[in-house]
Amino acid sequence: MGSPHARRPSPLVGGPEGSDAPKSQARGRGETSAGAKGASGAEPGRTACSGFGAGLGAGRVLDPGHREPEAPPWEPPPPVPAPFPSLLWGPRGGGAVGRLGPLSAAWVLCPPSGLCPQRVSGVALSPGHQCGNGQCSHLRGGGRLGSVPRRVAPSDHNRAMGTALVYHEDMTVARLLWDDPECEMECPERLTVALEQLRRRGLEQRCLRLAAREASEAELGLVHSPEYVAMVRGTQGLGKGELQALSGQYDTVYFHPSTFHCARLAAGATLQLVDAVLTGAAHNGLALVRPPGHHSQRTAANGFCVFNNVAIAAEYAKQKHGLHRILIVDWDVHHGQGTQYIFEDDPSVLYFSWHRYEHGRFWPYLRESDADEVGRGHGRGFTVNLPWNQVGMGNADYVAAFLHVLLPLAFEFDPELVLISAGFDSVIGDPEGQMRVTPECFAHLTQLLLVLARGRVCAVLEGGYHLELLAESVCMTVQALLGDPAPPLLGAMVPCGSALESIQRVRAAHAPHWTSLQHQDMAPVLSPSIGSPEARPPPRPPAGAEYMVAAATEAVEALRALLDQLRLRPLPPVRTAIALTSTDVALVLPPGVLHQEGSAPREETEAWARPHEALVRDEALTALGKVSSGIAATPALATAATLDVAIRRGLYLGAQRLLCVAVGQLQRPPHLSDDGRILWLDIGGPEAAALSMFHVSVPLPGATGGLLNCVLGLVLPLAYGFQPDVVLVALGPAPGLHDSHSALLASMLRGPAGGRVLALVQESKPQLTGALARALHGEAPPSLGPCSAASPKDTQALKHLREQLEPKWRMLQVAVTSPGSLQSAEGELFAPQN
Ligand code: X5A
Ligand code: ZN
Repeated sequence: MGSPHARRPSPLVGGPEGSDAPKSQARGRGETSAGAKGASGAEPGRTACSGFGAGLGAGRVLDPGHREPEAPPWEPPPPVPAPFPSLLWGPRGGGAVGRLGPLSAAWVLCPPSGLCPQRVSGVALSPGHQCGNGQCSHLRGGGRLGSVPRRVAPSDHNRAMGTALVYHEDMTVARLLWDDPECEMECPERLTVALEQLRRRGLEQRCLRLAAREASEAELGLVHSPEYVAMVRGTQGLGKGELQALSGQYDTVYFHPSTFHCARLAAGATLQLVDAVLTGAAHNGLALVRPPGHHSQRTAANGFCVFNNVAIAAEYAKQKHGLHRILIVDWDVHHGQGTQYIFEDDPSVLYFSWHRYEHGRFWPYLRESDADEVGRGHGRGFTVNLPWNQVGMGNADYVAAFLHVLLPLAFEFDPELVLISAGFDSVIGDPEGQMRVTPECFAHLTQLLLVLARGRVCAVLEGGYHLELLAESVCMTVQALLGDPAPPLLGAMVPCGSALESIQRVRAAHAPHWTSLQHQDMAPVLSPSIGSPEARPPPRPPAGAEYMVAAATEAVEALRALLDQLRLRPLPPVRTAIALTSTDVALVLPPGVLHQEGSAPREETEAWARPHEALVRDEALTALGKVSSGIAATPALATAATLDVAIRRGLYLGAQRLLCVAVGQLQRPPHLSDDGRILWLDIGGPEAAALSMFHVSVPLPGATGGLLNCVLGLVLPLAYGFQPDVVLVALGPAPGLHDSHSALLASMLRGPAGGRVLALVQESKPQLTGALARALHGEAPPSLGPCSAASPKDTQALKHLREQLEPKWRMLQVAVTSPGSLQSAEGELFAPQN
């Protein structure tokens, strides 16, 4: 079988132009931190429009051969000030959303300074006011909804924008010049279609747009050999025949005369994104690039990839920005073996990849893509492979993989930066992946990553070959990066047996390396991945492939109506609202938070329930606007009563499923029914107990490690499995629980209920209230820092609960069901997932 790390030899050492020092070092390392401020060269007419497809050829039929040679090069307009990021909901105009209904008190939007002293209330409210940037038009005619005072300092408008989008039109120039069915899917339209959809959704306009620069050859040299770089440089002067011959020396690669330029832009765009995020010019971002990078190796192109954009960026972040811990999350459906090779002995880069594997029968057919490859030398434990041995993995499988494999390790690793190898060939309908994950899932995955590294997340496009679903998935990712709530996930949240087997195997392989996986009662038997990768079958015959594509397309069609409905559902214009009982609490709140003040406790609770009316009843009500998430701060003694009222209101208003997470010592309201409409989760109970499937109690974990186990291993699996309409988080007295813990919990609970979270908190805790407001508003929660291990007692409690609850709540499972419980649920368990 040979070494598991046998590489494809570099087919062309030296390259056509020889291997001398790079000739065109246009930019040295010192010039590389272009940063966000470099954005100039305004072209507002092209980008500043809003509204569905305005000026963008909306509805144009996509012609794969269509190109726009006369289109001006993509250049960003000057940064659009977005002082109220949560208010920019894109193309949906003002309309009725300004009407807030009969609230009992005045509502004030916090100014962008981030400071919301109560004095803001002293500023006259002007319902008809339009904010200077003209983008918060939905506040027009706002009735009692106060808008932002005009006295916002100009400097506030120039502060860092949230999400960077890096692109350059030149990256659409490279294309396949001859017939090759394996390569034709990697086409320029991948970028243009994604960008068009971002514009149509009004998402591009909300980003800080950066025109990509080329990476210097020195930067390429962070990962690639000079000989290899010279070889790629040499392709610029080749004719079609020579290009084709050269391409044939690599596995599934094509060169074009513009490939060198495009690939340098792709790498350069990634570096710019990293610069923007690490200098604070942006919080996070996406680089829309091609060619992709993650199959590319030190001396070889591979799988459409020329330079390894993400690997270069990781090395750059270490060397230029002095970072020590970088997490790479590769959610492309293929194994990024190139990235794995580059960092396999490097403990400063944690590389996680899931990939279609089919026991080694799927490209690139490598033994080292399996779960037992964990890294080498000092890098042991820092390569994490989650091979999918069946196609058809769905939302539950991906979310389970994050909760039970990636996130425990990621929190323990405590990265300073997260790079996503964001390939979308892992979405439903993609001809390569054959998976069944819906685009919404990428919003959830992105959200789950945003709690790491203080939100420093850089997504970089890799694969993705179904144009429409690629574009949709890109939109979902950007939406999540912008902090919007993620649309709820559809379908049964039950991971399939094959996924669980893979999850179990990778957890077992990594248990020796990660404390967070230890003492968690590893199921004993772990069969090796059956099927020999060495017995590499010929590629599927085209007929089979066509059949698969047809099947996937059919599945997409069936889902489409539902998906459209979900996506078109307007988001509430206000992401977060706060209700306070007294006016003398000094709060630090993020801009755009709707702030209710001066109401009596009773009125306030009522007022709270009312905005939620829209959320729990139906979409039409939601369309009226109101609020996505909120906080009610009450006197300590009133927290339980407020929770009681909120639950009653929620049910009265028609919530089908209500998740209550009660943290600290809070009484469960005595009247609660156990009919499945309410899932009551008590964190801080005297002992671990599952009184029923819908009444779960767990002691408050003592250490950060224990809390993380509890959130990732219990709370979120239950929440994602329950699929609630609304989440209520009540924070009672909880000694030892830090504000950062509560913020993390609130932040992560946004996912399962489409962002509809109501937090109840004691008004004597302004710090906590501020932390929760920022979390619910979509800001990254503060870092937990290096985490202490869970205590044996906490681990025991979780294990006990899991054993009881797993048969009912399948998102809790981290292994295929044991033979005992299998008997009761046989058939169902391994049935293909829907
Ligand atoms: C980046 C990427 C896929 C190559 C597939 C080759 N490459 N069959 O998705
Ligand atoms: Zn791929």
